[in-house]
Amino acid sequence: METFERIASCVARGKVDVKSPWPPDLKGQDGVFELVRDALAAGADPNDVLTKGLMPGMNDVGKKFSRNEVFVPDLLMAAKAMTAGMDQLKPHFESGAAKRRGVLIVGTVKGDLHDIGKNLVRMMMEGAGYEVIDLGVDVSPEAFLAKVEERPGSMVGLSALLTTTMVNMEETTRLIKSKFPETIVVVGGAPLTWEFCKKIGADAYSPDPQGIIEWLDAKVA
Ligand code: B1M
Repeated sequence: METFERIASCVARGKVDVKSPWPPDLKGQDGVFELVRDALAAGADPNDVLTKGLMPGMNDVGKKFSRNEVFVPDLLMAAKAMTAGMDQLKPHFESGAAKRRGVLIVGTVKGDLHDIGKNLVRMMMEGAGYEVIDLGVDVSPEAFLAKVEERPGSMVGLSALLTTTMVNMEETTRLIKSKFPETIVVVGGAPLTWEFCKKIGADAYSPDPQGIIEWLDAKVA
């Protein structure tokens, strides 16, 4: 099996590293940690590791979850395995961070604990030269507002993965815009659309971090 396929398979199966006892048939074999480490050491492009290895693995487990073929613990193991790979990509994405293009406050909105996509946004934005303040997950509208007050002129990036938490994105956007109308609010996450973005009064939406970077780059240029 080719390296990226092995990385994807280990993410999908929740094989974190060589020491992980799970899954039993892969006991003693390399996991995501070792495969990503070795791929990078061999000169693999960090973007390829992400888009051809880690992300397809997570998509695979997500589709299986939708079909009831795997369950929440499997997702948790997959997320842990993905993080073991993403931690190693971080310095590569951050290497362009010397030049700060602006400040972006990011977080996953209230009620939502999904942070993999948001972490990707953070890493890629840092790599694109922005200072990123990551408020984490389950962030209340008030917490976003407090950070904007503390860092005037910053932009805000909201992530939501659940249809039930998208409404909190609206509340957050409206609160920020009511106090600081000039603040740029960008949004993303699997269930979102441009239509929803416009409806809640946010400035931009992208299905992926790259689109947000390009939109902000054009804005701050
Ligand atoms: Co959850 N989950 N989950 N989950 N989970 C989804 C989202 C779901 C689609 C699965 C499904 O049913 N098929 C479904 C949501 C259905 C819906 O509302 N439409 C779901 C559900 C229902 C739930 C629970 C309710 C399950 C339960 O408990 N019964 C529960 C909710 C907990 C909560 O948040 N309150 C739950 C829990 C979890 C875990 C904790 C087990 C785990 C999260 C671990 C973690 O994040 N640390 C988990 C996972 C892993 C998933 C799936 C499988 C994968 C999500 C992911 O990380 N994808 C997901 C199914 C799927 O997406 N296939 C699912 C990889 C990540 C790179 O993609 O986050 O989409 P994503 O980010 C993308 C883009 O969306 C975009 O960039 C990223 C890269 O392209 N993006 C932005 C994201 N934010 C952005 C912001 C931007 C710009 C782009 O600008 C600011």
